[in-house]
Amino acid sequence: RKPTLAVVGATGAVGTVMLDILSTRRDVYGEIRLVASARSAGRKLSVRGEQTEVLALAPEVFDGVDIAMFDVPDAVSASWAPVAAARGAVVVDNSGAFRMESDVPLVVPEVNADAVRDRPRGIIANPNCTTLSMIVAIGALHDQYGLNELVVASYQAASGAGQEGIDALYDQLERVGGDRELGHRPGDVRSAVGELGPFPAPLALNVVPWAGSLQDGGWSSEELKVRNESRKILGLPDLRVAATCVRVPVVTTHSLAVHAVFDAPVDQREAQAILAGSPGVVLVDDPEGYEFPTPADVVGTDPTWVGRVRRSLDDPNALDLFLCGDNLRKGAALNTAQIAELVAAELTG
Ligand code: 2RA
Repeated sequence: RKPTLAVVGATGAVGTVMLDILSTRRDVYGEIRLVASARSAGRKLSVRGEQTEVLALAPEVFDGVDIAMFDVPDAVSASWAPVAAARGAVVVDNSGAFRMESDVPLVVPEVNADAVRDRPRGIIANPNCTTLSMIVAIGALHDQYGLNELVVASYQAASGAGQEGIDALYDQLERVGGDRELGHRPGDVRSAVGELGPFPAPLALNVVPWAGSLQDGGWSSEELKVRNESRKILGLPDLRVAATCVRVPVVTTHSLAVHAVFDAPVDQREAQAILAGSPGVVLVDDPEGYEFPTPADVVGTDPTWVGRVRRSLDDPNALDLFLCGDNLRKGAALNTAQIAELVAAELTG
């Protein structure tokens, strides 16, 4: 029998992408239940070409469910993932609630697929989209050269802040679009955009060096996620990671500039060949022809796109590179779907 799947958070920005992914990837499921908050219950959404009614989140929706994908706020996952697991579902959770729990695997199929099987709580965690936008490529280089340090600058899309972030960016762009008097004096853009939405500063015509919440030492939760999740996924508890996470006026697709230091000398051409040959990675790297990944070209695609690969000028063991990944697809829904497919294969033998 094909596994029964529940999609919890089916109406959000990621949930919408998830329904597209479930409708286009090889179909490995029997019944698919769509679950959301009570206010969304009763809506009909299309999945696999069928209009499916959204159910209100309640314990009984998990009866008979084999796999439950969660894309909901941390607090909702913290409360409800154990309920789903207790009713027999294997939970694949895209929130931050369980990622750093020692008895919950944090999985990227191209990097550590085997970790899926070790799930004593019946919960598997999906990494944060910023980590997911780089880790498949970084993992391939680690396999070859042995990684020991990452210095990361992220350029994160508005949709990382959900539908509210998307709406805020469009609203701000409408207010500033075409006004060539803006961007020349302190605060002029801030005055023009007015409502900031989920961002602490104007996003249109600007960049905002903040994502997430304030943590010790002035680090953001986003920056600590990049560090701690990279360590856990790669199995490198002492990996040195310094991240600075920045929001940029892009709707969807995160980008990252990465300085990666390895245990052994690296070679630019060899590194490019490793990346080009890695599952889930596409190399676009011809700066002479202005060929490099950009969000405008990457959005809506599944791979991790890599370019600007250079051997560092001052360290023969280090590479500098630029990566892009759709933060709603591989950054969230696709990786969750890939994990769920591994579980489905396990359950159906
Ligand atoms: C963000 N990575 O971009 C975080 C959560 N999606 O805001």
